[in-house]
Amino acid sequence: MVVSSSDLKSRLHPIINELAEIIVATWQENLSLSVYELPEGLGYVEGKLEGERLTIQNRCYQSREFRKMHLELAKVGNNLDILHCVMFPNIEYPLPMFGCDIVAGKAGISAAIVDLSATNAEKILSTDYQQRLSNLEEIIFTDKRDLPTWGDIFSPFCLFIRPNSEEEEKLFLKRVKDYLTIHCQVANQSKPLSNNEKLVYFEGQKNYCLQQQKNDKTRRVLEKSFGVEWAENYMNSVLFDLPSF
Ligand code: 18B
Repeated sequence: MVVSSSDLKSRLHPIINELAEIIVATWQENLSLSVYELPEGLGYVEGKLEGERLTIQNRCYQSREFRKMHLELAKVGNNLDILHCVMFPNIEYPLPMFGCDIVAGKAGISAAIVDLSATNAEKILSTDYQQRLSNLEEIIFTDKRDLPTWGDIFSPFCLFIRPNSEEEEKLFLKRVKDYLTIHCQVANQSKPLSNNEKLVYFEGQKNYCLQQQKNDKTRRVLEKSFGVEWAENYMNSVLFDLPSF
C-alpha cells in the first residue's frame, strides 16, 4: 500500500518513507484496521510564521485493541524531516504504549527512538513482553543518547540512538519492526479487562501523554510555524490526546 500519494513523500528522507511503509505494512499484516478520524482540518496541515514552512501529513487507524494508531510525517523547511508514531491502546486492554520518533537533518539522523512503554500500576512491562523483547538478537549501536528528564515513562528496552551509518539506520528499522510485531502479536492475544482494572490503564496512558507533552523540542518546532496556541492544541488533541474514561 502506498503510504502517501502527495508530493511530501518525494521530499522526505528515504529512511523516513521506508519506516512509514514498514509500520503500515506491519499493522495491516497483524491487525484489523479501520480509519480513525482526526479532529477537523488536522489531517494535512501547512504553516509558516516566524520559522520555516512546516508541512504535516497524518495517517490514523484504529482496531479492536487500539483506539488510535497515529503515523505522522513532517517536513520543516528544507532542513528537518520527522516521523512520529504512537499506538494508543484501548484502555480495556492491558497493553503498553508503542512510540517511535525519527528526526533527520541535513547531516543525517540526529535522533531515532523506539519503545514499548508500560502503563500498568507498577510501570513494568508484563513478563510476556519482557521475554519476547529479551529474546531478540542483541544489536550494538555506536552512539546511544541520554533521555531527557520527562523520559522516565520509557522502559529499559527503550532504544534512543543517533545512527552513525546506513547500516545502523537499517538495523534501527529492523528493531522497530521487531518491537511492532511483538506488540501486535501480544495485542491479538489479549483479553479485555473489567471496568475496575481499566482505570489503571487510563491513568497510565494519561501519565504517558502528560510527560510527552513536556517535550520542548517538539513544541518549539510547532510553535515556530503555527503559534503557541495552535501548538498547545495540536499536542494535546492530535499528538498526545488523553483517553476518555
Ligand atoms: N523531537 N518530533 O514527533 N517524541 O513524539 N523526541 C525531538 O536530535 C518533533 C515523540 C523524542 O533530547 C527533536 O535532539 C516534532 C515520540 C525524544 O530533549 C525534534 C514532532 C517519542 C527526543 C523533535 C515529533 C519522542 C526527541 C530534537 C511532531 C518517543 C529527545 C532532535 C511531528 C517515543 C529530546 C534531536 C531531548 C527529540 C520534533 C521522543 C526537533 C515536531 C512518540 C526523547
